[in-house]
Amino acid sequence: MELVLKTEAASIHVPAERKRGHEHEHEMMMNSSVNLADPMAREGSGTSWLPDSSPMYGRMFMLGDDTLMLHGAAFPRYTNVSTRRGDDRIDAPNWLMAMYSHPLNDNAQLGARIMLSLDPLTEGGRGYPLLYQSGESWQGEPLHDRQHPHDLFSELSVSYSQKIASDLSALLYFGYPGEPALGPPTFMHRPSAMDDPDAPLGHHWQDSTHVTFGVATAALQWRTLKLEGSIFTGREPDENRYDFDRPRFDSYSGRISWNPTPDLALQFSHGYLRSPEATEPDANVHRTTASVLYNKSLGADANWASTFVWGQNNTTHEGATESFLLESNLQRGRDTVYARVERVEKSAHELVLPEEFHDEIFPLYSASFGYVRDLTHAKGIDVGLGGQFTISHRPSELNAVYGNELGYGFQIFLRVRPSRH
Ligand SMILES: [Cu+2]
Repeated sequence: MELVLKTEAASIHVPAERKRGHEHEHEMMMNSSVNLADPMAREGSGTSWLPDSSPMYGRMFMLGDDTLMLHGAAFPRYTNVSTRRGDDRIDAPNWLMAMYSHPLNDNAQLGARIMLSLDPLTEGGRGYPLLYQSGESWQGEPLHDRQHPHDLFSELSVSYSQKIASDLSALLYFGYPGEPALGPPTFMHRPSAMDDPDAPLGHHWQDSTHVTFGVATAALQWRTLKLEGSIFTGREPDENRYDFDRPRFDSYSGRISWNPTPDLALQFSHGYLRSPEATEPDANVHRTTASVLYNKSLGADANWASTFVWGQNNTTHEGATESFLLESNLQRGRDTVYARVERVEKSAHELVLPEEFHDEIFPLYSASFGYVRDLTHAKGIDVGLGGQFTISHRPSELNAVYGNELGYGFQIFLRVRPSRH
């Protein structure tokens, strides 16, 4: 308690009406590691924003005036995906993140983040089976129907934030690797997606730039409105998941974020990605995304989080393809139910189809439903036992490649993460 009080004394002032009525008053004083003007709960991946009312699953440590927050999740599981292009396996997608902040004075702060993933070990180079998933490569071939592993070093970043006036602040962020100001908070950091072990099928239309080897972002923020610009490396991570790829700073993006109420986080962003795919170096992408994150606290140990994302890729040779995602997560005590529904347009090239499919674009649908029951809950680590069922739909033309079997997937998993702070 002493440590908490000490932080309160050193921290920025919080308007009295914002403090009132909160059970955990000290939480309101804790600020984001990327911008000292933001509450910690707003901190998403990279410099993105979650709703201010979002639950925080993590362990916090106070070291003098410094704050260290640890987040993460692991999903040891059995997963099974249907069709000729499906597979089954035992694996464990996982990530771990440390966020550190050090106040320089009342108006300036340094932040640092490390995000690690042991995916290269648990998922192998080809990643895990996920019907109609695409993006990145393995052994020089583009991946299809697999989710690529994340890099061991998924983020190493530093940031500097400064309060300029009472409602105005600015920040600089540098990551190697890091996340540019493009897209919504990445799926694993969204409360609406935190119990779902799978990546969205629209990952490479929406939030896949979260692991980018070389990012510099500048942001200016007025009240709950933020304007950001990034220059970064367009090329996606290479298939060596343990190394540091060459920084290029050949791509750029801009994003406007707005949290109009404590329960809402909106963003609109556009980026130009130069040569993202090593297997198709002459193709560039213009990516546009918009998202709405809605979070509603339903009491001390209950929460409802939802996200809508639209993402468009406009790719050289291919033109524009669209992706839509809607996901929702309802937690009450030890029980969580969640769902994710997607529609994504993918080209024959993206799905690695044979020549005869030419440049066709295929609309793909997927709906996942899951339930998690916490075996341990609110005691430091939440270990939940979960099950998920996915049903998906493809145009019948694709049966030539996938066979006639219905597209579905199921998995049984443990979800291991720190308890709610
Ligand atoms: Cu990713």
